[in-house]
Amino acid sequence: MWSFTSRVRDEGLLVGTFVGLDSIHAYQIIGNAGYDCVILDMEHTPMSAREVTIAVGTIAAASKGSCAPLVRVPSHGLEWVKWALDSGAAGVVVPMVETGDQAQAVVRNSRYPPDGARSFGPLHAAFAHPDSDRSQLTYFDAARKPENIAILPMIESARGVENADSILAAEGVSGVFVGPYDLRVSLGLQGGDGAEDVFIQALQAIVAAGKKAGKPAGIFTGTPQALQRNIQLGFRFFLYHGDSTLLATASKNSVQEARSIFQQAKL
Ligand code: 3PY
Ligand code: MG
Repeated sequence: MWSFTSRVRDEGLLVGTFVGLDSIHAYQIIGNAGYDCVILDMEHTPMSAREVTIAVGTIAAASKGSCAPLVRVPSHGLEWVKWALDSGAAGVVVPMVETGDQAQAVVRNSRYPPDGARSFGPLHAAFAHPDSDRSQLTYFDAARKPENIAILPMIESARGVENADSILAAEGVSGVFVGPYDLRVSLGLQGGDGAEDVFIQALQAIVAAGKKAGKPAGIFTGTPQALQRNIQLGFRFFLYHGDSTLLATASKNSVQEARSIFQQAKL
């Protein structure tokens, strides 16, 4: 299994990217790129449970197990968490968690009984990791160890920031992931980043709540400047860009490069 949580603890800063392009070829390219982790995004892309299951296996194979695939589910419900984890993913990322009780419910949905509500059925999960011994019972035993399944609530609202201490203190929560866009909307700000006091204070409060609970904080980051600042603020894992923005930027740059060479050629 991947044990994303112990990797964040032991390896320092981790880099990942969002994945939403539903293409096996894209999964192979991303899996081969050297990322520590990815978030497969079921919240804002049409990726289905089937697509996520294919992506987990493909990224696992392409990265030879070194890239931990996390799944962002669309909401807190048990069915989403089950689908996400039964793909064999390294963990779940759960949007808009605003209270300690919500965080505790997410933990329950992610764990097998007696302390959770996830039901037995790792038919695909047993085969996802390249080092797995392809046995459902071995997967089941490994998945019951909290360090092997990352449970990462997202704090991305003013209410979530207010309750950051109780969200992070919830037993079973592995860490926190910040969605800066939604957080900024909730604070009355625009865009995905900025230096406003209210925004920086919110980020500091989340990191501080994580430190108090001994749990790491991660954040989506879209520019090198924001990455440097977020490292200084104490974040430890970074979703740096996403597959569609990387493709959009690279394609635009390539067209611009060609057009400027056309101009210089002055035919
Ligand atoms: C957000 O910024 O709101 C996200 O969910 C991730 O970038
Ligand atoms: Mg969001």
